[in-house]
Amino acid sequence: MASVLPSPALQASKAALSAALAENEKEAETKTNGDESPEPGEIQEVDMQAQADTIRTVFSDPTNFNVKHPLYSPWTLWFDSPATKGRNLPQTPMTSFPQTPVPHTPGGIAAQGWMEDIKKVITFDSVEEFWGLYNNIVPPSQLPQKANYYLFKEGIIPAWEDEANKNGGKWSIQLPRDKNRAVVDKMWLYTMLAAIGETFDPLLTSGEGGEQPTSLITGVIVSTRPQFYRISLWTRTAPTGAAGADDDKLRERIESIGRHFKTNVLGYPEGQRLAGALATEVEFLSHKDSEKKGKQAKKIVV
Ligand code: MGP
Repeated sequence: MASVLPSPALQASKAALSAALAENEKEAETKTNGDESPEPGEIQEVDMQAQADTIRTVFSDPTNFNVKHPLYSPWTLWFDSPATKGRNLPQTPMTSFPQTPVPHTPGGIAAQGWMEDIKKVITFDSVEEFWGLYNNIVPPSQLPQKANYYLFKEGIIPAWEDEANKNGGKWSIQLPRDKNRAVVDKMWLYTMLAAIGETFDPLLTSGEGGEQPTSLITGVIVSTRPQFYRISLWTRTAPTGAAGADDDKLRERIESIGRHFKTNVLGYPEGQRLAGALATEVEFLSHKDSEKKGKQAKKIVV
């Protein structure tokens, strides 16, 4: 499946896969160093041919695969649309939605009203489960108006109030509906792949920043509105504009996420201006500024 994807998707998918494979290797190493490792001098016979014969990846056998490639972390898909508002009945493009319990954290409680209509769809933690989900849900271009998909790291709710989001912000782009109906599905797919493959945050992809830095990405969202689509990428922190090296460093990290989003994921040339009727640039706004509804908002544009 990966071989037919255009380059940004292929890159993101490859990253998801190499993350999965690296994780597998680590696990294999731990196992070899564990209790079941052979005694010194003991030779274990391994039937390589039999082992190879039993491995069926999703790429060699899309229905009967028996190997799963774990992601860096589990992700949860959430959904809302006019049909999910105020009801818990089967009214969705996928399945029925039971009442979603909102976590009893201060953030969860504060966001209760906002989360009422947002339904949890599924949590997955492997490349294969992601493709299984993706192949079975309605793409954004076919969603009703005023619907949203939210793909967030497991344990983080898609609300400003969540601990992981409350000091953060979002990169977003608004695209006029008519001109982008044909491309929005791919843009959303590449955005999800880059998120689950952890290609957004430069500290994770460069290997700098010491042992396993926490990714700045908390989730990605696609929204359908009567006249436009919006794709957003939420971050854990946001530069405050305060003088100092820490804020400058954070701003650089956030800007690099925005550039990767614009050029490698959405496919626009770096210098291209995108704003126009119903269209915005790829722009960053802290959630605190979003709550103020644009008053004195300090936007970053790439
Ligand atoms: P929106 O759906 O993100 O924006 O937020 P949009 O698409 O411009 O507006 P819409 O009316 O076309 O949907 C819409 C409104 O929802 C905001 O102005 C807030 O009042 C509320 N809201 C949005 N978010 C992301 C949150 C949130 O995380 N928490 C809470 N409490 N309210 C939110």
